[in-house]
Amino acid sequence: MSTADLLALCQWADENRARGCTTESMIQAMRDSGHDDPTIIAVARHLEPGSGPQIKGAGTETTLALPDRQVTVASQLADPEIVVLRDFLSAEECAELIELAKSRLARSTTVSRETGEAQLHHARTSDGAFFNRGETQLIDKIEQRIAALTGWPVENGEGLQVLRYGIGGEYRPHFDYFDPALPGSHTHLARGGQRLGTLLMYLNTPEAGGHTSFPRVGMTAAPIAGHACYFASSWADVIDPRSEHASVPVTKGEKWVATKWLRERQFI
Ligand code: PD2
Ligand code: ZN
Repeated sequence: MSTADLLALCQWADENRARGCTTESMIQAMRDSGHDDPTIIAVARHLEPGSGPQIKGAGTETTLALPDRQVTVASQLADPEIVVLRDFLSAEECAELIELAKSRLARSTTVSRETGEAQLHHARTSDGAFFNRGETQLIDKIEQRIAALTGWPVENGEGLQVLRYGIGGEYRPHFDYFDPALPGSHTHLARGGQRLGTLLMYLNTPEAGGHTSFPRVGMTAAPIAGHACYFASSWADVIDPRSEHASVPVTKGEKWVATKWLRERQFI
């Protein structure tokens, strides 16, 4: 859709808002008229700007002053929102997270599309460790930092997951959101709603490989120790297929990364 068409659609939405229409009814009307999900998300964000996690200032500022740390914006894509940040974690924080995870690692799983159960899958060959929210002082500190970065409550975050990929380890292209059309998504959506966005925090720098790639938009984020990559996945139940992403195989060394998924509501 052209910028002019999107502006016209936003104007239509503003006029409907003034007449008392709800965002939900306008989303339905846009679906009925055949608009695609990315367009609907852009209009919904226009109508309700503070209604999801967002990295304020990423498009205009080089440095974001978070309460406990200055973070640099390395690169940014506005739509779909993908932001690469430098110095989100210190070297000490990265090392401590890796140490915490080492004794807890188990083969990572994916969610069955049919039943929602965890399953081993050849498309995801990392080992991972789960942590409860606020489980250690460091985890609590990082979660507060993520909340300040995204403007999204700590309670809406899933527990941190630390992943290790060995040589050849990868996570093939996938979506972090739960597709509402799949039966296996229902139990997951009941625990705090949709996954709206993901923050990946790189804990080391692999010697080769291990990039996070977004094949539909042709972008890659390099796994560099302390850097982070935020991307938006959905707006409530409107999912954004452009958020498809992968962790490409590590070809030399190993890769450690921490993942934080942000939900619509409190995650229980
Ligand atoms: O490790 C990554 O770069 C990565 C890429 C894609 C992690 C995830 N997805 C994930 O944990 O969802
Ligand atoms: Zn993912």
